[in-house]
Amino acid sequence: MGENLKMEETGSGNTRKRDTAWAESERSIQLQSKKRIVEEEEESRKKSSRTSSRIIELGNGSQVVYYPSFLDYNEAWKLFDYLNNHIPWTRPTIRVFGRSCVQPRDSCYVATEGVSELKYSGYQPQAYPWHQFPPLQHLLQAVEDGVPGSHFNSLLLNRYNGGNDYVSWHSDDESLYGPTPLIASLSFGCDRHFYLKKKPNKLASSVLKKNSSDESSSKQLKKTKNVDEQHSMLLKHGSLLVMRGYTQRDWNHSVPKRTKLDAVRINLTFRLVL
Ligand SMILES: O=C(O)CCC(=O)C(=O)O
Repeated sequence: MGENLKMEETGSGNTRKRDTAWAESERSIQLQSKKRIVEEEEESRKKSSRTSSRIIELGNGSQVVYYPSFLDYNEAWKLFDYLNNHIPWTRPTIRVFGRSCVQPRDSCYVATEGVSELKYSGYQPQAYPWHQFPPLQHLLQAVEDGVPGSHFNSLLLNRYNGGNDYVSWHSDDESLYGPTPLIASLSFGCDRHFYLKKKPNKLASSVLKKNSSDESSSKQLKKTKNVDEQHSMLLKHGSLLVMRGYTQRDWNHSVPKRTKLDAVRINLTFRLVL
């Protein structure tokens, strides 16, 4: 009988051990599934904030889309540090209205091997390969995934070392981008204002200029110049701005000086050279 009791005790000891092991594995499954749910919720929160956007219709087939939190805030600061320290920034001499001047910001250019060379303001930047900067390859992928139908093979980087650095009115209407380029612009660091201004309507201006001896026409011409449509937006750290349709043909853009500001802003514009 003593033997039987021993066996029962041993038996119930094993059962208890099994029960404990089962309870532990159940708890670990529950914990893992809770962790997965939290991760999925976090991922979906990131995704929905990445995709939440504001569309600005500029008319006549021009459109701008602004994604205020395209990148996670902290990830974007890590990327800022990487870009600030690892990109071979230069401040080239360019030609503006026939005069040489130092570009009022640092820049760098990255492009897929074999794409046509970029030239702007009389300056042809050296094209660095993507593989030299793995974080840029990841960003390229993130932007292509986030902007439906987009594909890019080049990237112009700008660094504004304070409020005296700027980019003046221009459009990225170089023929190598085709008539309706889609340009995606990521911002890091200090917030800066971005302006869009409608290009003057050449036909209307020239017709009005021809008749400018007539007083009412000259008033009309003045009016036409004054009613330039303009939009301004604050480009925030981690945001994405997409310009598409005829925005480059019909609109100029700029990031003006901001005195009293001494923080750095980095901007990446992804483009497709055709
Ligand atoms: O810094 C920006 O947001 C604009 C940059 C820009 O206009 C350009 O690269 O053509």
